[in-house]
Amino acid sequence: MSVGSAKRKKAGAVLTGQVVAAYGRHFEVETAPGTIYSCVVRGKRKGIVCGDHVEILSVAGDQGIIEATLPRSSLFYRSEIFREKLIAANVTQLIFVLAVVPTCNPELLDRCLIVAENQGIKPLILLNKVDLIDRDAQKQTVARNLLFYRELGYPMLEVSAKASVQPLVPFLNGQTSLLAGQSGVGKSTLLNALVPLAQQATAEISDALDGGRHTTTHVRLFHLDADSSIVDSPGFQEFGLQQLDENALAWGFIEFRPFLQQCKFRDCRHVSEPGCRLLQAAQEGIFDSRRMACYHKLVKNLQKSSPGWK
Ligand SMILES: Nc1nc2c(ncn2[C@@H]2O[C@H](COP(=O)(O)OP(=O)(O)OP(=O)(O)O)[C@@H](O)[C@H]2O)c(=O)[nH]1
Ligand SMILES: [Mg+2]
Ligand SMILES: [Zn+2]
Repeated sequence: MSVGSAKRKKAGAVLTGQVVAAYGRHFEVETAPGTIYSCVVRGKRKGIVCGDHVEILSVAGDQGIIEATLPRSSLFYRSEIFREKLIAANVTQLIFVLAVVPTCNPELLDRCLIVAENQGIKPLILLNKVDLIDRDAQKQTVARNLLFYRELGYPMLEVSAKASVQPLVPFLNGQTSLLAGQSGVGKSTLLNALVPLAQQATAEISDALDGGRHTTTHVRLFHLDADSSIVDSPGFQEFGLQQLDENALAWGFIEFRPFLQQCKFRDCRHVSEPGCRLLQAAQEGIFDSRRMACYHKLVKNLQKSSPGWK
């Protein structure tokens, strides 16, 4: 998206708009369809992210200063022990993209689902590059891995961004969708197919990862129509959840929810407490053992990062 040349207010005007691209401390803010202001932030304010609704002060031409951030309906972000990485605000749908190549790390999917569940963001799991599934055995393996999530109730879709993205289109209506997932799964290829003018860079996986870099380096929002937008984001190989406590982590596993209020102790962490209904259900084989192990690993990680941990 280039900086638009549509009608601008004179310098000194206060305008509201949406951040459509975030580059560190520089932002593109859209104040009306096609009118983009190139903005910096007043003072040391931190934490402005693509998708945020903001108030800006126009200074000259297409330049502006972000003065305030308006309340958000959601925030999708990850955080490692020493680093918080905000990804996008006000998204209503997470499209977790995975592919046959590179192979999916299901724990990354679990982690993204936990954040989405805690932020009221609707998840959609999208298997891309189905044109590469040529052998029956391979297809069965991929299908088996994903069937589990379908049975949990998550909507799921298979596409080939190179052939057609039509199956995805009805899911985008009225939503602000975030494309997220590992590097090289085809997020920008999907975006380019949906928004041909976007021309987001894409690259062979080996090219992108050999240099240790992702092809997409910044988060950017594109409009599909007046009510629907889609956000492209850089791929990730890890996804920290240090922002969440035990309750939020457990809430993020939707299959745990019917059991969460039934433990003996109200502050049960579902790790080794007596009378834990979740552990009992796990022993009865009600939960997938990999997901339960994932929850325990995440709780343990929290303990490691908290100051009192020894
Ligand atoms: N065969 C096949 N290749 C695809 C498909 N979609 C994307 N690719 C290829 O996969 C590679 C990676 O695609 P990108 O769109 O750059 O991946 P990305 O998820 O945006 O990667 P990052 O920006 O690094 O996060 C490119 O070589 C694409 O041409 C598909 O449906 N089928
Ligand atoms: Mg990309
Ligand atoms: Zn419990």
